[in-house]
Amino acid sequence: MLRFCVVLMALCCSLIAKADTLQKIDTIEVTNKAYTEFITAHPEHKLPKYWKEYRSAFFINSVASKLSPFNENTFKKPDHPVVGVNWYSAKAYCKWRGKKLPTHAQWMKYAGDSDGRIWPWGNQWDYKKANTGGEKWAENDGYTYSAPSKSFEKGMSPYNVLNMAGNVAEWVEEKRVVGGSSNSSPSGVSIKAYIERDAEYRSFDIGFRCIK
Ligand SMILES: [Ca+2]
Repeated sequence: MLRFCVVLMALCCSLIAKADTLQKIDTIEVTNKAYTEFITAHPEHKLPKYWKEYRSAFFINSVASKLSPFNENTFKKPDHPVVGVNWYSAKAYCKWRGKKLPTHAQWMKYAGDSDGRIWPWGNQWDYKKANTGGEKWAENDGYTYSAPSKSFEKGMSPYNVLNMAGNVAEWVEEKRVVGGSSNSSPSGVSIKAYIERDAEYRSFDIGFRCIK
């Protein structure tokens, strides 16, 4: 009987370990280059908003547009995260890749929430570890809007996942965005920070990543 239990426990442990290794979130936010492949295969999904429709009155009159170029090319760089996509397109993209949008809980796990830390790298704030702050802090992190998806490696999470604090906020399954963006304050890019959004909402600072 004892031997049976030991074998059963070993089997359970191996199954749990296997499930954990199978489930893996993308290391980087989905790039424009990757998203272009999806749009080519599925043109029924709209182009990301800021590839064309970037001249909203709100931004033309904003301090940001006066201080820094806010134009199509700002958001179309192949290695930068795709922005201006709604929840439906983000979800469809992940499905097309054989993946899913992460749940909020999954996203927080990979950001390093299990030990209660504030940011993916720990509890000490550092402008060099995340793309945050919009105009106000561009002088500190080097970017006014998005940075390449593969950047800020000093700020990676315990699971070696990049830009879970800032750069672009990310859609999760629950129709909210997490992690804050280049436009957020340090508290706005903490692991626990999130904003509820309508599924149709699109913004220059919202992107996503998938989980397999
Ligand atoms: Ca992010």
